[in-house]
Order: sequence, then structure tokens, then C-alpha cells
Amino acid sequence: MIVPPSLLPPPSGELKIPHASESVRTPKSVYFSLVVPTYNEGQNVEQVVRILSGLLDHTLPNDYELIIVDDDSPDRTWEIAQHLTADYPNLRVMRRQEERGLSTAVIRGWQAAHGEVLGVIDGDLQHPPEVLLKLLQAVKNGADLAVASRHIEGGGTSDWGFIRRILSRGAQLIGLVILPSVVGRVSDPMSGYFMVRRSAIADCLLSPVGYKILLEVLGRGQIDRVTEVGYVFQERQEGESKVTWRQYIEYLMHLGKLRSRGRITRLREKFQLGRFLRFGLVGFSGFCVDMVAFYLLRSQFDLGIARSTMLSAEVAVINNFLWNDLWTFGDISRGQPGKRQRFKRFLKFNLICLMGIILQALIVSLLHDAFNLSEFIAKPIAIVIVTFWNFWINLKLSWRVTDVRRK
Ligand SMILES: Nc1nc2c(ncn2[C@@H]2O[C@H](COP(=O)(O)OP(=O)(O)O)[C@@H](O)[C@H]2O)c(=O)[nH]1
Ligand SMILES: [Mg+2]
Repeated sequence: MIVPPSLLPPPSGELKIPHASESVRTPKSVYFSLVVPTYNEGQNVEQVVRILSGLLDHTLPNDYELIIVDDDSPDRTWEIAQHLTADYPNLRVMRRQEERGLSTAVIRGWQAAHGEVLGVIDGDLQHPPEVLLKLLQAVKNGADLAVASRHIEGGGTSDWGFIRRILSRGAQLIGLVILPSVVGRVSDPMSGYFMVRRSAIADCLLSPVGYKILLEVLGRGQIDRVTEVGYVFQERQEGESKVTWRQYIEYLMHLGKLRSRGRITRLREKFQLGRFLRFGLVGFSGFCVDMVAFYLLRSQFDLGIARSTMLSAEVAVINNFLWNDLWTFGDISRGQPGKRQRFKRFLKFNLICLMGIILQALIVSLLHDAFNLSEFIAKPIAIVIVTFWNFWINLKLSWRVTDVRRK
């Protein structure tokens, strides 16, 4: 199929907005790019384009672009929009067939945009177009982010029902509790009508869930100055809303994701989770080696129980040491080269394992005698505790990070 030149190819890969092409303005660059996400807005799209183009032709003649990002609407909104490009030279249309969802539609539109300022407005005329001019003025006056708000002076929600009002405010309240530093920055964090300087979000890796793209911009962008402009959310004249219960769930997931940003990585680093997992795996391999060696020593070499136990345990200790030195603590041991150093680590590891066995025996008898626990429950509990102990002591002693010599 031949793609008509007027259809924009949807960007793929990471959701990152590029910096503007360094200082020099290309013939395509404009001051303002306004993305209009659409899904089944066939009855609205023509009027939306006409009104928005009329306003912007007057305010920013030939210094703006309108980008419709349609998610392959069954009513073929994209096709209707594409026909409009003949009459509206600043209109560009993207038809997404691989991806879905309001937030990513907006980001994909911004990725394809050439503007210094990036905006978004609904494609159903519920956002009064003339407010655009006030938002643009706010950015001209120095705001990094200008948000159209229903909850400040001049704002409102026409005749929203009681339930929808409660849901909207409830969602905002939950947001304030979970993520006060983001949600608390604006009076209407649920607004889908705003504009932001490209420089404030360029190169930030965005990862939104669901509908609320403004949360993502506030949560991950470098936003210093915010200005809000009041507006009244209009009633829908044509088509219908795509909001369902799903959007409320996605909103909560989005809040959680923004809140945990970076924290999981820090926790992982602090407790060396990856290293601990490797240590556990090596420990498990040691257990298998121990059992096989014990079996062989008993059945093939006819060694006594006590000797077989000790010898097989030592074989397991050697196995564990080799893997830990190579893999679990490999990054550290590479900083302590030489056979002598390695042998020292091996001796320390042996000693710690021996202490571990004694500790294990103590815990098992304590749990068994003092707490009346069955020995078959006490033993695994002891193994888990001793594994933690072994890990920390080995990290601090055998593969002591402070031993690393930096040349
Ligand atoms: N591209 C795209 N646009 C969407 C999607 N969902 C909603 N929209 C558009 O986003 C805007 C707001 O959606 P709407 O359902 O009216 O939300 P409401 O105004 O909060 O009820 C409208 O222009 C929709 O056509 C989607 O999944 N993809
Ligand atoms: Mg709407």
C-alpha cells in the first residue's frame, strides 16, 4: 500500500521527546505544535480543525502545526482528517495501528512535532479553543507549563452529574495522598488541556499508563514555572466519551508507578539483591554437590558417616567458593588479583562457612528445645537465617570491598 505523503509515520521505540534541532531553525520548525488525540471523532474532526486553524492562523500565522493522532478509529477519523489536509496546510495526520491509548498517542504526536512549545487538546470540542490563546500567552510570559484548569477562577464543569464530580474529586484526593509532590502542583492534575516547553520534557523517558498524560509531564519533566488558566469543560455535542472504569484503575497504577520511580533501583542497590540471589543459587548448587558427594563417598568408597559428611561438605564449600569468586562477587575479586589473595579469600570463606554451620546447629536446637518446633521446620528456618548471615559476613570479610586496590 502506498502511504500518502500527508500521513505521518508513527514513531516507535522509547517514549522520549527529542531536543529541537539545535538552534538553527529548519524549514519545518515552528513555534507551536498542538496534538489532537482522536478515537472515533469522525463527527467532530472537521469542526475542530476549522476552529483551531482559524484561531492559530490569526495568532501564529504559519508558525504552528496541528497534529491529529488517531488510533485507527473504526469510524475512520484519520481518513476524514487526511482529506482535510488539502484545505489546511498546517494540519498533519498520524494513523497509529500498532499502539493504542490516549497518553502514548499524545507523546507519539509530540515526537513527530517540530514545535518549541508542545500542546494537547481533546478532539471533541469539550475544551474551549479560545483558551489556547491564554495558554500561549502564559508560556510567552515564561511558564514552562500552562494548564487549563476547571478548578480555579473562571473554571468549571458545565453540568456534570453528582457522581462524576465526586469521582473526579475523589481521584484527585487519592492522588494528593499518594503523590503530593506531583498532584499538588496544579489545581487540576486531571486536565488533558495544556502546553509545555519542549526543553522541559526533552530527553526524559516517559512511561505513562492510561489517560493522564499531565501527571507524566509533571512527574518526569523539569518543570519550574507553572501557570493555570480557568476554563469550563463543555458538554459533548457529538460522539461519546471513551472513559470507563478501566481509566480509574489505570490512573491508580500510574500514580503508583510515578511514586516508586527510582526507589526500587535504590533498594536493589542498597541490599545488593542481585548479588544475594546469585549467592542463594550458588548455595543451592552446593547443596546438590554435597548430596551427590555424600552418596558417592558412602556407596563407592565405603567411608564412615562422619567422615563422608565432613568431606562432602568441604567439596560443597569448594564448589561454592569457586562460583562465588567467579560470579557472585566476581566484580570484587577482579579487583583483588593474585593467587595469594585468592587463597586468603578461600580460607576466610571456609571459616565463615564453619561458623555458619555452628550457628545453624545453635538455631535448630534453640527453636526445637525452647519453642518446641519440629526439627524439620527448625532446620529450613535456620538455613534461611544462616544464608543471610553467610552472605553479609562474606561480603564484608572474604570479598571485602575496601580491599579493592585502585591503581
Ligand atoms: N488517539 C487516541 N485518542 C483517544 C483515545 N481515547 C480517547 N481519545 C481521545 O481523547 C480525547 C478525550 O477523550 P474522551 O473520551 O472525550 O474523554 P472525556 O472527555 O474525559 O470523557 C478525545 O479527543 C478522544 O477522541 C485513544 O485511545 N487513542
Ligand atoms: Mg471528551
